[in-house]
Amino acid sequence: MQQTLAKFDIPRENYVFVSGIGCSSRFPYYMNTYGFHTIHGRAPTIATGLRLVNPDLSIWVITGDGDALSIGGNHFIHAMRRNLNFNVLLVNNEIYGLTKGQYSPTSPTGKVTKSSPYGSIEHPINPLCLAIASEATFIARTLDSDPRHMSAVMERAMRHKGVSFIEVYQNCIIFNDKAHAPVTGRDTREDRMVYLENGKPLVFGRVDDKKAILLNGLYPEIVKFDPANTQGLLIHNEADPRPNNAYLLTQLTHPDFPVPFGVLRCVEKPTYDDLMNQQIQDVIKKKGRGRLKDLLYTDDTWTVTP
Ligand SMILES: Cc1ncc(C[n+]2csc(CCOP(=O)(O)OP(=O)(O)O)c2C)c(N)n1
Ligand code: SF4
Repeated sequence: MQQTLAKFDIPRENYVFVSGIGCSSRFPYYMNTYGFHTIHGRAPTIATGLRLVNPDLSIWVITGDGDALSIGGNHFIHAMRRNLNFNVLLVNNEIYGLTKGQYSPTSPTGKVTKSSPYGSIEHPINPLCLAIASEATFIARTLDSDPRHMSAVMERAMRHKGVSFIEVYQNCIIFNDKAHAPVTGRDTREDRMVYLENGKPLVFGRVDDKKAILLNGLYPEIVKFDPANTQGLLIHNEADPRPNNAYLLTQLTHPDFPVPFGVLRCVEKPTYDDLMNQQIQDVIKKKGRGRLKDLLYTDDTWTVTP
């Protein structure tokens, strides 16, 4: 993150890192910027207030899978759908780290933890799927072990106007070591990860056994990759204004498909902050500037009959 911010000509006092509660939410302490370590699940709410009162700030919400998707699930959805102009980084270690290893909403079914001693019976939330269901305008996935990729994704998020959501596959060495290794591990990643490139087919696999994703009607299928024949292959289009393609990408999950990394969606839509400011100007033009006192001392708007 520090390397990414250094690429921007923004003074440090104009950055604000807003977090909830969790190990991941200690992030603001590691940045020499302004920061708020706030209430569990409520970082998007504080960030919304900040965004609306100060258009000059560059705002990052830092959250965990428990913080964003358990107690903060509702706040997360509304931050995504409103298209507020800030960035949300979700550090997904598939566990509650700070409270010492309870299962989280992203823990896989069957996960044995202190709070699920016989295995979790829950179906996990797919964070990117939730973001696209709320029609977030920028959604991406990256991983802790590839800092160059992570920095490139963060840079794209910062350049995006509107809400940007990044899921980071993160290891928790203490309570959930190697949770993502079946996908991102040294021996598995070639076959189980696919790096997205806009305008290109989704190609993955070992050098001598390249594969691609073919679209059969509405459903993806894995086929052998032949560069001379790309007919029917799923071609990545991050700028598609419809959410269908991005949704489909979120459904490429382990173990049936390779897991996509990179920018799944990047589209432009009016932001909540611009729309709100425009509305305020329009109303002032029509009715003049209001006074809070007048509002507080306004007449009753209803009559109570005995
Ligand atoms: C209102 C409230 N409920 C519960 C807690 C206990 N609590 C602290 S952190 C946490 C979960 C954090 O998990 P996650 O967001 O995945 O963060 P990690 O520590 O794994 O980075 C919980 C349940 C709390 N601090 N406040
Ligand atoms: S390794 Fe796990 S317990 Fe330790 S700080 Fe990271 S998330 Fe928390």
